[in-house]
Amino acid sequence: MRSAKDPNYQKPLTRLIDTAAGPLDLKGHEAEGGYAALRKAIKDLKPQDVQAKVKEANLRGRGGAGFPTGIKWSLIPMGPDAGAKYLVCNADEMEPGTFKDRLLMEQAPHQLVEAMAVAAYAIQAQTGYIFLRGEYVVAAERLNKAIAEARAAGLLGQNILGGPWSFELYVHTGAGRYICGEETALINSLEGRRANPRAKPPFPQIAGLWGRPTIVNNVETLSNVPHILLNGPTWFKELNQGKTSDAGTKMYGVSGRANQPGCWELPMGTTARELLEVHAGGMRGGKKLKAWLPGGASTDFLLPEHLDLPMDFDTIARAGSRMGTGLITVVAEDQSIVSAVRNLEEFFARESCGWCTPCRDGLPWTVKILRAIENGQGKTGDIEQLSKMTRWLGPGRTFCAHAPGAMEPLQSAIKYFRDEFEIGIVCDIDSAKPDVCILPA
Ligand code: L3W
Repeated sequence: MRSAKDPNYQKPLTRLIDTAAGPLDLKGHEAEGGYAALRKAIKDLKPQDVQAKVKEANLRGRGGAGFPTGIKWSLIPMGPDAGAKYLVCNADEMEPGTFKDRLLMEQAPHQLVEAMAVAAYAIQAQTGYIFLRGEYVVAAERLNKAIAEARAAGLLGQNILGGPWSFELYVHTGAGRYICGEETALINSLEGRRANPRAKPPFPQIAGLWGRPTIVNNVETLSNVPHILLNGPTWFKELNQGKTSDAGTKMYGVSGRANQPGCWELPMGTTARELLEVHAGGMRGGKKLKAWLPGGASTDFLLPEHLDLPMDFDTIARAGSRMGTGLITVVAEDQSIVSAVRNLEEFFARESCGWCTPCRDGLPWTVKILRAIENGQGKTGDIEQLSKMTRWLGPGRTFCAHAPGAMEPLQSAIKYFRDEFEIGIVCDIDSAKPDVCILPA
């Protein structure tokens, strides 16, 4: 992680340092100003004031979609008759190439615990769950320890800091399914049901966990909240150093064939070129970059010509992709794009919950065609069939974003690298274009 002592970087949100973890225990966290935001919220601010600050800060969801957090919170019913409400942290990080939330939880567990307490106070939730990816055993251990310490110190539990508000927080570990990161599948899983997504609306803010109003926020999103409260919305907005209109910092990262893959907290709007060439030390072996995914497997490929765009939600959307989680994956000039996409689609096919037909049946079919093309056994019409898949499995055809997300790398790979697909098509003498087919031996 980027050093907190780096003179070029002001007020890091995460207190993360290069090799060692930040303060893991309550004493160390408090020595760095920890739980001051919770004290401030409870002692000086009404819940709606906390909501207003987060809204004014223009914090957008860091899980992949960028939905404005303040607006999401403002949709939850408030008032004395609102009844049971829940806050859920989506910590089921399983997006390929994405590992920012793991670092935040392992290296600053109290930061998330405090953030959940502050957010729960803002929406007046009485119970919170951190839905944690099962494989994140170190994070589970550290979060459970932090929760126990906070509870013993009166920062969680009944009558927090001697006031009327009570909040219980639990870690719930998942059983290792990607679909549990979809918020309504996550809610079903928390309830002990099969992790199928639910139709939206109603959104969880109105009918979520056990049918009650529920806010689901990502780890990184929540981790910003105490800092916004302590330093103010203007401070948060200016953390972007004027690089973009999106506020704050972002946990960016690089994986794939780079010299030093990693994750760094940087101003929102940092370019992918800076991520790759400065922080990740460039492409491994001096190879040229062929393509890159901006933020996880479920985003469209971009090209080297897009490297100088600021990495923010709206700019990357205008370029034809999505920033997603902001951890980019790079593909080198000598790597096959067909193989890369086949690999991604195998992941998506395996992780489909099977709830809707286009996703359950369409993804394995997509993999089958891609495998054939990869092995030079594709048939005439296969590329057109794949293009049809990107529509049949696209937005509006399924319960959730899983299949549409899976189609993003595929549709952009065909758009930018159609020739790589064409050389995998076996020549069909009657209908193939002679210039693109390879005659069988
Ligand atoms: C009220 C409306 N609320 C949207 C809320 C909604 C949710 C949030 C975002 O998927 C993407 C996905 C992955 N009234 C609302 C509303 N909301 N409209 O806003 O909603 P949505 O539907 O835009 O996205 P989503 O279903 O939450 C998130 C992509 O992120 N992704 C994956 C990331 C994976 C991880 C991980 O492993 N941890 O982060 C990367 O790009 O494919 O498209 O809360 O309720 N009208």
